[in-house]
Amino acid sequence: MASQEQPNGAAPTSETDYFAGNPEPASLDQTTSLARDFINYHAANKRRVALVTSGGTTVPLENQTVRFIDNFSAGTRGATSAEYFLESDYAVIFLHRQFSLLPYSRHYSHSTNCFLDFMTTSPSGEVVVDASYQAQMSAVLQRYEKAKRENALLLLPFTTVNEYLWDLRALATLMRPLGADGLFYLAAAVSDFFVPAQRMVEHKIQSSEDFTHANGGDPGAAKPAAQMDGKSLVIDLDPVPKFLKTLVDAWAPRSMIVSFKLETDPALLAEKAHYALKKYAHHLVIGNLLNTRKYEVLFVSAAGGEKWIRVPAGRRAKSVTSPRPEDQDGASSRETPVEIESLIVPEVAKMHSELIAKS
Ligand code: PAZ
Repeated sequence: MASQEQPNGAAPTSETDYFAGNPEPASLDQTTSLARDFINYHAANKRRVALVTSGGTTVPLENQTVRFIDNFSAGTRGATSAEYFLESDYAVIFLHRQFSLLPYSRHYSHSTNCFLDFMTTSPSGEVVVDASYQAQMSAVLQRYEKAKRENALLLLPFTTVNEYLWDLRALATLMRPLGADGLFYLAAAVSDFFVPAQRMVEHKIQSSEDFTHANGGDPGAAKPAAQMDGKSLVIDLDPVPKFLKTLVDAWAPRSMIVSFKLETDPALLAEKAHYALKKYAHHLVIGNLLNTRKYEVLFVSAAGGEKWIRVPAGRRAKSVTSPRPEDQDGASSRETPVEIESLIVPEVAKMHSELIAKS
């Protein structure tokens, strides 16, 4: 790979150099072992497996991390999509940012109600679900129990961008024997920049000029990526190598790969989605805008060109919990909100079926 100087004097990290220079996370063995059992189990039953990534990655500024940079994502897209993949009979590996939204429990967390508000005390003193939530909770519970009974959902957490990249590589390698039955649905918001291990300071960066010598250490060491310059904190990040290219070409060449593209400028969305599709040559880019992502997305694929998917006006969810039509007790289906993932996932599954048929 051609080398290009960075402002910090370091050459950009190639995909292979990345793993040589940045240590594997302590959790990787456990992640690998859980995923291997899960994939083998579903491969034996010829069930399709979707790897759904969800939530934002962090970029720690210190080894003993007090401060970090974060990427925006509550995990709604990933957690909601995972439920619809399970309903479409996929087994789902849910690689998610720790403490972000999870399939099923998402209906009761991060909402305006505390989970205790869904409960009440019965006349006999037992804690029970409030009558007004019984129907909805029972529907969610049944789907959750089915996923557990079928061993169809594996939850794997990450926090940092480094953990995410190591996990993604390991999972893609394990999924390779699934061939076309494997699906990558990359909804996580992954940092484009990071602090390489050799430029990360050990201790908390001191803001007081009287203590900035604290992380000084070895004068021959690489220039720290984050350090005080007078009263300012100066942060100088390296680009994260473009792992989507490696995923498509080497780690998962036969699987279907769907990436997401988040933008804030409507004028750029379609162009950036086409650019990504051309650059990485995978199957589908789903473009979305920060402010409208809950009710419209743009599909860009080689097979289907450009296609908007929209929740009709009047059916847009107002709250994060966005109860689904079948969970509403006696509510008119004309007014019940539609989750856009209920439109996205069947389209993706259909494209996946076409790909499997072709392969
Ligand atoms: O998790 P969420 O529902 O709050 O947000 C989802 C999203 C916007 C992060 C996702 O749809 C997405 O676009 N992910 C890729 C982000 C990127 O361009 O890296």
